[in-house]
Amino acid sequence: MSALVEINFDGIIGPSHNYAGLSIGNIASSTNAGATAYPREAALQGIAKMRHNLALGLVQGFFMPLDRPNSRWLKILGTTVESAEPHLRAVAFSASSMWAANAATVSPAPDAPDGKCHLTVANLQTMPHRSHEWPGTFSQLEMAFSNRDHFSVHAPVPSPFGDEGAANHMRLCPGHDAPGLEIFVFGKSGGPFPARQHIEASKAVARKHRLDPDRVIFAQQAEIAIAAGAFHNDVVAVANERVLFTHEQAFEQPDALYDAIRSTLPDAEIIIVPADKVSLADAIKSYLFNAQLVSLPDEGGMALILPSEARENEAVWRYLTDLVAGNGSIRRLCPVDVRQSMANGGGPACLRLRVVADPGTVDPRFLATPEKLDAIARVVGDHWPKSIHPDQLSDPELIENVAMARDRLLAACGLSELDR
Ligand code: SUG
Repeated sequence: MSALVEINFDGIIGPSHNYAGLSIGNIASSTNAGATAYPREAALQGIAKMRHNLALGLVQGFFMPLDRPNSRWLKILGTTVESAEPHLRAVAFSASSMWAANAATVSPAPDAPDGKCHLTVANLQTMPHRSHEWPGTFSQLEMAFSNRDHFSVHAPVPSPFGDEGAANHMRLCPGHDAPGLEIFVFGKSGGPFPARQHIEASKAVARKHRLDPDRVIFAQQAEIAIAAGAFHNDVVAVANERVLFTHEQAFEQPDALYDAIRSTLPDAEIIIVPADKVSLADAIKSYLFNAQLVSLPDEGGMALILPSEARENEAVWRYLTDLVAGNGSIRRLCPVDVRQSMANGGGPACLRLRVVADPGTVDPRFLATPEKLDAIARVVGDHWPKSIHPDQLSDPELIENVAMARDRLLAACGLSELDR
């Protein structure tokens, strides 16, 4: 008998973390363009979040940062890190694989007819700095989930269909180990901003995972939500087990979505946050929906692992404290400090990929223990750059240090065989 549980795999924040303003439509990324970033502090914040979640009794995994700057990709473009134009160098330097929610879309084994957990690597083709992540991510997922009796890792959906992975996918189910209802959220337009998840990509993923069409919903993201800065649906909605926690303006046709959910899962708990209590602007600034909504193994009920920014917004915090005082499933609020990632538009939920699996079937090198996190934190403390300003990206010493720092981490985790 296998014990299927939710495992959160966090992207370890890489040594090249910087603010180059590469993501149009992501307000934090644009606002902080040109600021000094603190990669060491950023990675330690991410590690502290993993420690926090382990202490709650949750199963925690991690992924290595990708090799940056990506000189192989620059080579395909006929250039090198040294001679690339500054904008292209910044694109090659991005540490964006930290946002593991965009690594892949995951359909757990109970949803698939072959009884395997299916993962499709996201092509992330809309943003140039993210479009070259997938080969590194693919190799890593193939290694972590190499047990072919339990996992099937699929190559990305081809261009031109944009796929941003689990950030636009939600699963509702009576329990993680029971068949679920998978909701694929796509965008059509977003005012001045691109819709990054295309319906053709979502449909292709559902087909490749061989999901039961009666247990799949395709829902359109509200145009106003994308235009307000919700470049991924997980900025305005999050689901866990029977609970959907969503902003009232997240979806283009919310009532049709809620009805479709209730007809498959009559006891779904749909918590709709009204715009007159929390505006879209406040939701996007505070990232309250980019929380990890988790079931607490020890005490029962659910908790929201929120960015500390949510506590600082009066309207948001008032709403949340009222919510947990009620009779619903969400009983606990746990703010965590991931400010360095937040300044590039990535909250607690962006930093993790959820995989429902028996931990015994996952390559143990990717699973966290407090001791392993201590060892990772030591490598980060010793080798991650303290700060990076975008003007420094051409500095040969920085380029070398970033590569060396990652090599040290791979070695510490027994993962040096991961490709460069
Ligand atoms: O793709 N930021 C990421 C943030 C991803 C958040 N993920 C989820 N919502 N799941 C993005 O926009 C900023 C990079 C820069 O500007 O340097 C960036 O890529």
